[in-house]
Amino acid sequence: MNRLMLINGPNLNLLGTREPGIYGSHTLSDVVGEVKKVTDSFGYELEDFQSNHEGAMVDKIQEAGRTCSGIILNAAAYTHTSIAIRDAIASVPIPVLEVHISNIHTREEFRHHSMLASVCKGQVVGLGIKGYRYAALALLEK
Ligand code: CA2
Repeated sequence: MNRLMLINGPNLNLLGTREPGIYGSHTLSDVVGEVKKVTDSFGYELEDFQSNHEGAMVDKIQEAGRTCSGIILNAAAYTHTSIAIRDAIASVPIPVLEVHISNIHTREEFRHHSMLASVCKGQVVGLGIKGYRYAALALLEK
């Protein structure tokens, strides 16, 4: 399956409109464009999905498990709380890379723990939107 799934969680639709000091000034479409450049160069398709709803993200992870060869996931605040998303990741037979634009380890203590990290293949944190590109490369480079 020459296809990757990019999933962004709650409030990331606001990227570029608020809190530029933490998340920068790029928008979610800039993120999608950056990842698409990588998938195009490998001859892969990209499906992108953003939701503010936990269950919708679970559904998309399950769907990607059937239709894609990897997932790039920024679960946003659900990273720190969601057993449902963790279980969905654990249930799919494809690698999931966790991405965070900011460095969650240098922020408030409640952001230091990821419920998802131990079921993901790897984590890219604190590198801004470039982190999404690096995650795509990590999934596609042999
Ligand atoms: O650094 C990241 O990528 C986060 O996943 C972003 C989440 C946060 O809850 C995580 O701890 C770390 C928050 C996303 C909210 O995005 C906004 C963007 C612009 C304006 C307001 C919110």
